Amino acid sequence: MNISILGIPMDLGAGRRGVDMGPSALRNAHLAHALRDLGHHVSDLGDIDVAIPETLDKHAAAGLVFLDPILAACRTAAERVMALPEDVFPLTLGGDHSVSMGTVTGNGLRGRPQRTGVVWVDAHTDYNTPESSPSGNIHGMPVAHLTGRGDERLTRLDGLVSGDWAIRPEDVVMIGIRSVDARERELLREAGIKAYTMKDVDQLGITRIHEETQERLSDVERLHVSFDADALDPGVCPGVGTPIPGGLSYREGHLLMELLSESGRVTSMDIVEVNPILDTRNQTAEVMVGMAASLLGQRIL
Ligand code: EXY
Ligand code: MN
Ligand code: MN
Ligand code: MN
Repeated sequence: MNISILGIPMDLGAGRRGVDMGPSALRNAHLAHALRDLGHHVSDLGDIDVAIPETLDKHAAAGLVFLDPILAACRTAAERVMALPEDVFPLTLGGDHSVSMGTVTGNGLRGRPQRTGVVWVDAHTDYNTPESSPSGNIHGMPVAHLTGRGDERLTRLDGLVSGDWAIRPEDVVMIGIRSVDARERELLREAGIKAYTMKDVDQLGITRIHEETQERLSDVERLHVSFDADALDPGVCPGVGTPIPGGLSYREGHLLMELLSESGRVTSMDIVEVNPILDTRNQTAEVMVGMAASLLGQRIL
């Protein structure tokens, strides 16, 4: 397979600094090398330009902290992904999770636009709107905006999205959930988003959850995996800005990636929210490189 790596070194959507260094940490953990070892042709397209927070006024435009520079970076990310040939697998590196508004939109619009499903692996549901958000941090809002809720500049990605929204709510499956805000919970219910909590992981197991996910997303033509490092337990991935105890184990993460790989249906992936400032000797980036390798075909035997 042809894989293109693109970094989006942005931490403007997060409440604390550091995930802008995620792409560097993942490259330092031998991301391209690991994928080439699997027989893939890998090209690293470098990073897109993203504003540095210290150079900006932190004005919260009606509950949207750093809206304008985030919009600019997401639009650029979308355009870069859209420009890739259809036979390329885009592997996009955040950055905070707001980058996925750009990457998922770009994947949906690439080539002949196709119905795209999203597997959102995260401790959080990222379904706040500017009104429901307790923080104003845009990394808590990408799924709402991808499915057409919230601020129109973000749902339309500054005019890039003209027709339907990038993603239908019924085409999103979330896995690993254990932190949801009160109003966000109501919005998720109204939208009919399917979310597997950690309780579901404990009770059903990853194999059953994966089977149900494939069944639910059987009609989509493309499948995007958006993997937030905070989905994994903080003991496995300590280098994240919003750690929540009780997360996916190392093996649960790998099993999910292995099953998704075997399905042969995944067409793109994000790795987001790796924060090297908070990490221990780049452990989180190394774990996430392993997750990408499992999704892209690594086998034990
Ligand atoms: N729900 C909280 C908020 O909206 O502020 C926290 C969101 C954290 C989002 C992280 C990265 O996935
Ligand atoms: Mn090496
Ligand atoms: Mn997230
Ligand atoms: Mn998260």
